Amino acid sequence: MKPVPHLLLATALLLGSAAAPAQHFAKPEDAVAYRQNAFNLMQAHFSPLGAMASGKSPHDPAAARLHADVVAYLAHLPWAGFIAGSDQGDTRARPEIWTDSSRFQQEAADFRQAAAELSQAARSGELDALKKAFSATSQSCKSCHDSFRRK
Ligand code: ASC
Repeated sequence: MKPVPHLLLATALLLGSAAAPAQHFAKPEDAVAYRQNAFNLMQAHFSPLGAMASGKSPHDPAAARLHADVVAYLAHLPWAGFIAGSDQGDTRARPEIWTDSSRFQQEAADFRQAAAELSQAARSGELDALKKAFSATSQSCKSCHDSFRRK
């Protein structure tokens, strides 16, 4: 497996908990699709880490590093898709995202931080560190979903 380019990792770590730049969307549905695509990709790279953390698949440190770097990078993206007016249509976004936006933004920042720490844990090559960071990241996902995502 090819290593993730250093630039990608450096960018993700430098961004830390800062938000990504704004995006332009022609229609609200485009913003919904953008954020859903970002979350779907994150899930695709987060779930193999969960399998390793739970022992369902063997610990593969090189793969873990790649998946966690991708998650840390993607963690910056979906937030730009929560534009005004994109609470309608094919979305589970709750109105509180917009009415309690400072709390939502705090959840997003906490998640970016957890994902950056997950990437660092995966880079240690230690399964125990990966398990701990996976669990913290997963709790961050859940905390935001509990408040801001419909069932
Ligand atoms: C996942 C996934 C989520 C989170 C969440 C963590 O793999 O799809 O939405 O983790 O379940 O609690």
